[in-house]
Amino acid sequence: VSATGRTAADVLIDGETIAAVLSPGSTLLGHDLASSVDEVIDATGKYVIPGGIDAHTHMELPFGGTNASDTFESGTRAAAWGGTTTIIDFAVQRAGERVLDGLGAWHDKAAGNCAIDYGFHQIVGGVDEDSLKAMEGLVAEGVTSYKLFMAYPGVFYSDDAQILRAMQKAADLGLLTMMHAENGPAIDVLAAQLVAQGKTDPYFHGIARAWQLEEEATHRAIMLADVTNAPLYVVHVSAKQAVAQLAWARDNGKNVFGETCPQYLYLSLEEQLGAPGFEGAKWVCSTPLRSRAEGHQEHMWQALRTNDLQMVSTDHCPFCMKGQKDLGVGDFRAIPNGIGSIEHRMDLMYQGVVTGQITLERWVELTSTTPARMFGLYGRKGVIAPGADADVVVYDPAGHTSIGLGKTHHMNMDYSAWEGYEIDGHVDVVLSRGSVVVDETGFRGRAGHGKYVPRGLSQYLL
Ligand code: DUC
Ligand code: ZN
Ligand code: ZN
Repeated sequence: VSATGRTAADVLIDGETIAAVLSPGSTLLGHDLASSVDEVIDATGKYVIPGGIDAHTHMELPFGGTNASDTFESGTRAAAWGGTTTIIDFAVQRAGERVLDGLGAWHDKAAGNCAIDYGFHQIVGGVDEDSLKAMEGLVAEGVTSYKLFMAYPGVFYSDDAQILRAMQKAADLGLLTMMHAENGPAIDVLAAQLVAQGKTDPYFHGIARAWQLEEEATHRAIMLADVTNAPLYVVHVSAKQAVAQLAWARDNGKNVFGETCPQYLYLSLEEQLGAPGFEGAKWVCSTPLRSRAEGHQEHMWQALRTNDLQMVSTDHCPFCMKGQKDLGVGDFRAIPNGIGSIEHRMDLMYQGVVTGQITLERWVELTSTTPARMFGLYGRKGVIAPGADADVVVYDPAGHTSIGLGKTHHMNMDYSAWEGYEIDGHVDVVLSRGSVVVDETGFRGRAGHGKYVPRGLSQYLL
């Protein structure tokens, strides 16, 4: 199955790459295929797809006074279990730090620890002369996209003037601007007022981060990108009104794109409100979960069908309840923001195929092919074709996957945001550059197999 169709075929892998895609019954130098190769993986009745590419992860991210709980080792192992064979993680620079120091630190964390291949985006926090200069060095490092924040004043936040200058620079350099589009200064006032009124429960995180402030910031980002001729990619879109802004922009010829995440397709603010005690903290993430009564989740699925949204990544940013999320008991502002899903993205999105929300081809496109094209990996990743890396997943539509702690959970978290989810499908075999990393015997990969993948420019630049 590819982004453009499906066909019965044999995939011939030689070393780390795909050698050929052959019609059934093909021979190799006169011999039948099975007797001419070292190893045969029988995928009869199953889907063979290019490995998932999760273009938005945060391993070991220092955030909210703690560190995201998956290391590159545990997080990439969990990714492999779930049929993801490449991640793009965010190297961090905060206001006051130097950009290329952050990138070096991320290389140090990842090198030798990953089970699957990895690349980096660069977070640019608080744009200044130094970071604008440093952006000039990113393409040569294989980092062709960077993220700005309209939220988190004092940490990552850039104001409109800073954003404008960064986008001008990005347009010159061919960098893709990724935007956290929420009006942070307004959110921080609302959050402080809620806490002052004694509204401290996790649920109020989502009340403070109102959809109006996502819609507004998304619009502002679109217009700043338009005036600077910079292509724009809005991360973790959750509000249907923000999707409407992207749709409007695209209908008006602007080169903008949007990503959503499984949590915004499945989970809701109402369920968070209904959780007992402090349990709602399990689903504190930013942008927040939205109201099901308002129809955001359904609208996200629709936008994936209509291509108003182009990709699904996880924004994998895991924290444990004990010792991490519980920092925010009594004040939701201190709950570290994030949900871990890296292991379940391919399954959760396949369930959209089962329920008739997206086609099989769109599943592959949203989770592998478009991420590869968007972030300069295509050809090597995101496709099963001669010359591509042999990152291949055998997916069994007749299989079944139960999600939750003690089930298909290999993420370093003491809870699952997806406890009890049942999937009509199963990741059977996963290959990363020709090596089987997961099969019916379990995890067969190793830390250090995964290599850094320098990325080319986005194929979506004009
Ligand atoms: N944005 C992200 O992309 N990840 C974690 C938290 C956030 O605000
Ligand atoms: Zn963000
Ligand atoms: Zn993120």
